[in-house]
Amino acid sequence: MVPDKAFIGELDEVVGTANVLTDPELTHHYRRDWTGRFVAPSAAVVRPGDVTEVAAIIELCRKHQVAVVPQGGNTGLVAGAVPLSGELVVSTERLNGIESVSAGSGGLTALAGTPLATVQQAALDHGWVYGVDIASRDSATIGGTVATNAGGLRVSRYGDSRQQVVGIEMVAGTAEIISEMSGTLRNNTGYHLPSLVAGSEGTLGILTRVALRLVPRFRSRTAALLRFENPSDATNSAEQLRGLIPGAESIELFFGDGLRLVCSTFSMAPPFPRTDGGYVLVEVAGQDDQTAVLAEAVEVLAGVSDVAVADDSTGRARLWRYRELHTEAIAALGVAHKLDIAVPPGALDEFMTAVPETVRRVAPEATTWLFGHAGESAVHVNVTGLDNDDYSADEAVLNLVIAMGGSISAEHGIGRTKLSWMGLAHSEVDLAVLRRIKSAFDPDGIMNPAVLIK
Ligand code: 2HG
Ligand code: ZN
Repeated sequence: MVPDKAFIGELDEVVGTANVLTDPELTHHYRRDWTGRFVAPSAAVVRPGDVTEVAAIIELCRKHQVAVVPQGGNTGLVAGAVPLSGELVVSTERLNGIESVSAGSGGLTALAGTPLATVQQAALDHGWVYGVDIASRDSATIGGTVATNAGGLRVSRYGDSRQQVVGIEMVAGTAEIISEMSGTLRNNTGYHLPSLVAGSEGTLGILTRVALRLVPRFRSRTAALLRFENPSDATNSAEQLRGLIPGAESIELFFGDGLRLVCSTFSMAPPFPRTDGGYVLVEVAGQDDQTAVLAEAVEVLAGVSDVAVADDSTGRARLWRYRELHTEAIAALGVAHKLDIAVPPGALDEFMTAVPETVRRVAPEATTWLFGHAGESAVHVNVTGLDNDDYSADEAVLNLVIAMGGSISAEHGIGRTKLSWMGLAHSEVDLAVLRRIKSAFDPDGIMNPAVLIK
């Protein structure tokens, strides 16, 4: 059922009228995804202030069979948090705050709606680092990043969100409060709920609190931007660097077309006189100066034609802007179709070479942009110049990924946009088990029913 007047009245009683929004102007921001590709015509939004209010809301939704879309910072890129079928949006924005940081043992607990950047800063203030970093850090929430198992820029070293989360509190689709917040670094007492909930995309329940493990803060940090005349040399070198620099924090890849777009969109000077070819951005951190470690690795790579190195925070930030601003620069061209894929290590160049032609065959008028996390053989395929509901390029690229034995989501999740391909990513037996897991948490099927699994 779509929320009606009587239901809204009951919600008002739980959270107060000010925290139930239905006016289209007030709900606009909750109804539209970051890309602008998916916009719900109307929606009701509820903003609970604590876990008991979340449980009371889910109880009401069960009673009235109202479907729910949990929403954090609404920065997702697979339409996993927009109410396109009239679901009730349960926003975690009022569940905001760091609860504790242990400087001694490197643990942090926070409410689910706390922005990622706040978590990162709290960790730094106590001499630690939170292992996950993504470009949308100021708006994305810690609950959203855990629920989608966000990866980002440091997966090479620390893994994705699933590897950081050591405790959760959540309201399941049954309206039960599940609390496992001890935060011990080792816990071998059976099914590990924090790991299961990481990447569940709001289909099991709503996260209200998380316990995270932090990683040590290193004294020295060096970034290098490498330019390669030949794009294939850049791709192959990026994959090679994972073995050449054990523990490299980031190994990122982009190409001349993306670089030129970033520079023209943001009026930035390019890093080198030439702007064609392929680019690898690599960052290394350690207790001692890391420049020699980087230099030794770069020596081994084939085809490096330019190098820029930075070991201070301003210089590093300058190099990172060329990579991080890709998403915004592409968005300035219009709505982009976004795919976040991985191929088996060693196969990235073959994939990169094949993608533009694969897209051209089904959408000759479209433009393909490639950049991403090449250290893990993962890349973002963005396609511009397509209608919002034209899935021809999405389909062609995902079929290529499957044919190469890759993963159709390496970072952003399945959401709605890749739901139709779940059958290619999993066997029927796998899917049946996933459905049974979902129904243990959400027997009525009210939690984000259009997302991840059907
Ligand atoms: C990144 O790596 C983000 O910058 C966004 O995951 C990727 O815009 C995209 O497709
Ligand atoms: Zn990414």
